[in-house]
Amino acid sequence: MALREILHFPDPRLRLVARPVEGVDDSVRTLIDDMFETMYAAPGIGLAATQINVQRRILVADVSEDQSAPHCLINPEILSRDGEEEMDEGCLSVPGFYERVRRAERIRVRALNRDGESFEMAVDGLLAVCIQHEIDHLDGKLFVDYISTLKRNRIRKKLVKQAARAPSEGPSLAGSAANL
Ligand code: K1U
Ligand code: ZN
Repeated sequence: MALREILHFPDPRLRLVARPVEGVDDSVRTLIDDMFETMYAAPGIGLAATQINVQRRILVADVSEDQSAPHCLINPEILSRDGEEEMDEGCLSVPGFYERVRRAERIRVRALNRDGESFEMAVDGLLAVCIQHEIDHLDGKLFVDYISTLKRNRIRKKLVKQAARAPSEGPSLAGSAANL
């Protein structure tokens, strides 16, 4: 297993739309193991492959307090949404910032598991919010897209400044900021 580098906003690679996984083989399972390791080490409650610069439709999540409820979803599809809820969200790609986002309260999702078998699950609460957040990543969308342009630009400026100050802690963004 290996820890992978997490891309930070406003890295343009976070805007790419991930492609479906065509076959679940050992290379996909190794990637999933790396994603869990990276998510737990961060620490976080979710991670999408896009965040580690792999444009494949894979997400992992675990909202338990003791790493006891790992979920891996390959090619996830939301089949239905129900209700609305507003929650403070964070993002490992937007470190240090939390904003309120409104999402569906309950969702039904279909996906493949790590053996390539199709399954469906009904989820609510934090796991439902987390899965919606991760599917957004697979579509090149970030939680900062739901807040005002003013707030988003402030966050972008601060993260670009931080990356310029500590280039070893993440990919350099200073040169690309003007284009985003
Ligand atoms: O996708 C990501 O960037 C992971 C993100 C998931 C998420 C958090 C909150 C609401 C929706 C989606 C995170 O895990 S941010 C870190 C975080 O929330 C956390 C970290 C340690 C303990 C508990 C929570
Ligand atoms: Zn995120």
